[in-house]
Amino acid sequence: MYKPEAEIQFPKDFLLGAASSAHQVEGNNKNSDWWHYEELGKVPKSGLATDHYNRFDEDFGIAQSIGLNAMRISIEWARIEPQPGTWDMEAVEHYRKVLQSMKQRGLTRMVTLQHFTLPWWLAKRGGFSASNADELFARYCVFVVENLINDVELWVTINEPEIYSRMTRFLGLHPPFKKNIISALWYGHCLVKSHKAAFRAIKKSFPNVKVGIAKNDVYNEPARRSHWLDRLTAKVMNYFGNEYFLVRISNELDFIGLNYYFSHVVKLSLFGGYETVNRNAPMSDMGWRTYPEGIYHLLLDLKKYHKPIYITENGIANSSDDMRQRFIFEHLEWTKKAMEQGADVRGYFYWTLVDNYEWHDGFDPKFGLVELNNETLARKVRTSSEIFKQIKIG
Ligand code: IFM
Repeated sequence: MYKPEAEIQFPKDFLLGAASSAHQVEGNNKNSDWWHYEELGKVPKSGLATDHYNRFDEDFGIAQSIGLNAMRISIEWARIEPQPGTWDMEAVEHYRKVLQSMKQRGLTRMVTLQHFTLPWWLAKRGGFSASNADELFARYCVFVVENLINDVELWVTINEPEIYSRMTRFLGLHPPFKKNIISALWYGHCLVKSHKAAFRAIKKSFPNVKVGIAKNDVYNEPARRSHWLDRLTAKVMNYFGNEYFLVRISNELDFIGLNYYFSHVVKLSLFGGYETVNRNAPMSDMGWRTYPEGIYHLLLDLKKYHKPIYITENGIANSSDDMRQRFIFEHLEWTKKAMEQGADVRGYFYWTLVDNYEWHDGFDPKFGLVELNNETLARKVRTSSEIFKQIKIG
């Protein structure tokens, strides 16, 4: 097991947490689009997932015991508004209990309002591309903020808008399984519109709450730095993958959430488009090449927005648990270096606390700091989680 020699020191108030999303952990999300397609056998069944819906207190207790001081969770729109305009107050009360349990465990609360799933009634109308989806989303967001305002410190509107558009409308891997580039681009545009509508509506009623977005960025590096075509390829990819969305919402953000998993080494392909060249770097169980230094470059690039930054996700699928400590430590080391260069980073959330439902890959990838026994749902803390003892805050 990797054992770092040094410790890393972060400033007082730095958040060190883990991130999760409702559908991936709660279980029994029966009114969502994913559940619908799971029942049809088009994606693996999530079933009880990790049963976080009932075991949240145990999970937050584990988070506290391994040295975390924050958690990012998400709220399931389909639970709050199972039918259009019908608000389920029992669901609201459930989330209040969840959030209060986090507080009792000393965890600062970051809450995502939409993380890949939709109420089935809205999905049937085209999801975020429905004609008034931005108003419906804003209405739902305001309702949640109004009811839970005293129990949340940081709000995130939408998780990974490009990934969400790409998986659902271009790659056809997530519901509704479309493979159409125009539809994916349009969906991205609709997500921009919905984020803006939600941000403005929330801020109009509650000007002091902090609202951001969780944006997935890939760090693209030119294969040959000396070759202008490779440099251009990387630049174009960084622009369309990382900046295009943020630039359009930069006036509607209190903070930027960065989700970072990997980087690509790219060059222009002879057949048009681009090719990725394999970096000689350790690979996760999902074939993702790790590259901690990439987070440094992305953080420095985000400085130009002059907003606080939270690393809202960073994690590795590693069932043998032999890579996770180094992965976390090195990403935090590069984060610290970026902070020394002026990046205003306020926190880091590892993805994820307990092994969870990884969408179309089912329960196979093991991202957790905590191992889940899928039969008994028992939790077992992985050795790698000891790494947080090496991270000092204050
Ligand atoms: O599990 C996902 C999460 O839902 C979004 N970001 C990436 C994670 C790991 O693949």
